[in-house]
Amino acid sequence: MAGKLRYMDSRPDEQQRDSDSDAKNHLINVIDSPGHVDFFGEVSTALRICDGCIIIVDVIEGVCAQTRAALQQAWLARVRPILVLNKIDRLFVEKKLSPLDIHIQLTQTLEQVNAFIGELFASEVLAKMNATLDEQQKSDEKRQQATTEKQMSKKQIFYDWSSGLDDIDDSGVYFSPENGNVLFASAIDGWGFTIADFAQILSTKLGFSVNALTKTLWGDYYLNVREKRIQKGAQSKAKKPLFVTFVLENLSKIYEKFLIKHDKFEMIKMAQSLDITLETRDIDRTDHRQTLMQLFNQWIPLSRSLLRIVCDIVPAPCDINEERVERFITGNQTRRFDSLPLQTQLLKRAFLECRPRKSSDDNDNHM
Ligand SMILES: Nc1nc2c(ncn2[C@@H]2O[C@H](COP(=O)(O)OP(=O)(O)OP(=O)(O)O)[C@@H](O)[C@H]2O)c(=O)[nH]1
Ligand SMILES: [Mg+2]
Repeated sequence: MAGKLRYMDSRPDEQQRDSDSDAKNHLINVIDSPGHVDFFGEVSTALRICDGCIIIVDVIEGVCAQTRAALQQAWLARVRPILVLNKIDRLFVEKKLSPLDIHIQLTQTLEQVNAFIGELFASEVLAKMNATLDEQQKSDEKRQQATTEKQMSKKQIFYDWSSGLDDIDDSGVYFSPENGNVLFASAIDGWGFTIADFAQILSTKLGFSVNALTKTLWGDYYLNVREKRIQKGAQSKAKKPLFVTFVLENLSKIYEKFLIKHDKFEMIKMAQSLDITLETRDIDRTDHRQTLMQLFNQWIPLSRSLLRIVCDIVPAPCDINEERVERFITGNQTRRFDSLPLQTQLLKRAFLECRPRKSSDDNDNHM
């Protein structure tokens, strides 16, 4: 609610908008965790009982110590993360950046987050390889002592490590707007969207498929107006990327017309171009930000996109993967799962089946 005690979907027409007849039902429990590093115990406790997490980054502050700590905790707990790039309004209103500069800022924030994920991934892979190599080396040494062969050189081990890293597909571990695990937002103004949300909005307007737009709306693509085609290489050809032309320029215009100029005629025209009808009482508000929020709430409401991304990305509890269950039982990596007593190992199946613990299990439980 970003500090406001106001229920946004209070009007019948707004409530109607979201009552999709073929919508599936979802039950979602949300735990809010404190951001301050002093309370990190609470974050790791929360992560152990969650199937996904929403990591919110302030696009002005960028990646801070708390962000890194939260990302690391989520990584270790093997919880499926969603990244929210929040406070984008500040780039328009306070920083007064151009859409092109905002695009750069968002790209850089995303890169900062992914660079840290890359570090987590690499250090884990190296630690695993190190452990395997240690075991290999030990058995090699035994053999070598027997056969008096030369010892494996350090150089060779190093080469093996890095070549191993290259071989591993790490593409699934990063945040990427085109793959749907990133949400762009301004919580204070009540708007938010994923690339797929915007592709949906633009598809009929531009005459491209939702699929094609989802793949190209974030990347280095531009619209070749003459040929009516989406083409790669916006940067090298000094063209505006699609995200700038069709997303950020629209948002920029809205902020300008609603907050800076506040011209009624312009506001109505803008709303109409987005297929939104603003009521007179909304347009006449003295608090311009409230009018702006009414527009956003009908156009790209944060609640809708946030719930959708959670449903898309976060697995259902019964879809928990084996590795995560093993981590629950071993307490991360302090013990090997297969070194645990058999009865304890059998708990894994109960976890995978989401089977509640029965009182008759008591006799079997050797944890
Ligand atoms: N401009 C702007 N301010 C925001 C936005 N979202 C939150 N804020 C402000 O940022 C401040 C912190 O918001 P909180 O919701 O308390 O953030 P938090 O991450 O829960 O903070 P902790 O619980 O202390 O970790 C408040 O003053 C909010 O009004 C946004 O999208 N834009
Ligand atoms: Mg909070």
